[in-house]
Amino acid sequence: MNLNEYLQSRRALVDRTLDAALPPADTPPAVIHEAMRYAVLGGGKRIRPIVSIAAAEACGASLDALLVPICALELIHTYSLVHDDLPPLDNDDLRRGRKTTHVVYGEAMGILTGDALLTEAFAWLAKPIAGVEAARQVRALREVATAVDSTGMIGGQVADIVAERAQERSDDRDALIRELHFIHRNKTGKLFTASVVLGGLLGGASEESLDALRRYGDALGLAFQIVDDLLDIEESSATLGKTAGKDVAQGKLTFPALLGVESARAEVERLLGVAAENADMIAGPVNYLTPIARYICERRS
Ligand code: GRG
Repeated sequence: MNLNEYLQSRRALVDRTLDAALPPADTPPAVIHEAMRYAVLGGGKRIRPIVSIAAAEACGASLDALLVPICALELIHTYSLVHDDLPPLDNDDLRRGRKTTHVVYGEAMGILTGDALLTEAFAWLAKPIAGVEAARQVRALREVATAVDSTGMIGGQVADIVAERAQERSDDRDALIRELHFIHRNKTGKLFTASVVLGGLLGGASEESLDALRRYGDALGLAFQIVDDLLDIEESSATLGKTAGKDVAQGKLTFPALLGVESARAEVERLLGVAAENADMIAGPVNYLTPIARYICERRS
């Protein structure tokens, strides 16, 4: 199977699982369940569950029992997008090529939809999984929780808000670069790392493989966010399915703004090398981790 076929088939598995496991739209009160389904089922690359699946498969796991907990990652990611688009945060009306959830359902429902998705995610992660020891599952659950708490994704988002227009206030370039690493690692990177480690933990990885997967996830998460920074200046809103050019407009700290476009691209290449080196340490029969990392580094949307 080539990479495109792999991505398409795993994405279809993710979409089917999300559709089947989310509460039906007519579950009372219908409006919140409609909004949850609108937010989650309206497209998106599904890259976090796909990379988690790839990690599990690279460890030799079969997927059936793992799909629901792995798809919890997409619920968490979608919650972050729904909340980030709200007026007090990014105030955006375009996401995944269509109207944002709060524009369609109102701000109150936007807040509650994010809350409901986050809560649902932990219910999915906590359901008993055939063939996975409870202790390993609890470890996996904690891995995901700490990636998105106030020392992870929320902390990164807070630091990002605090750092707005920092470049206009400071000419200490090294301090700004350190701050940017902190923001990217927490806001985006830790959920990537947790996705890869979740796949490894549920897929039965050894401690040595988990270490390699963690290093792969760290490199991939940072590369993903640098590419996202580059796309924000290089691509149109139509191609991205979300508003382009916002980083400059909001005075955000980004790699291209601090290092320049060429150095940012070179850093992505270096991180791809680190990811590939660690992906090669996982010896399972089906290992798409390196091609996925290359796809993430070369994507145009
Ligand atoms: C909880 C409000 C709140 C925020 C947490 C993750 C995050 C911080 C905010 C979301 C907005 C954002 C720009 C995040 C950076 C990570 C990123 C580039 C998300 C977009 O991910 P893709 O490209 O999106 O995987 P799709 O639509 O393909 O799923």
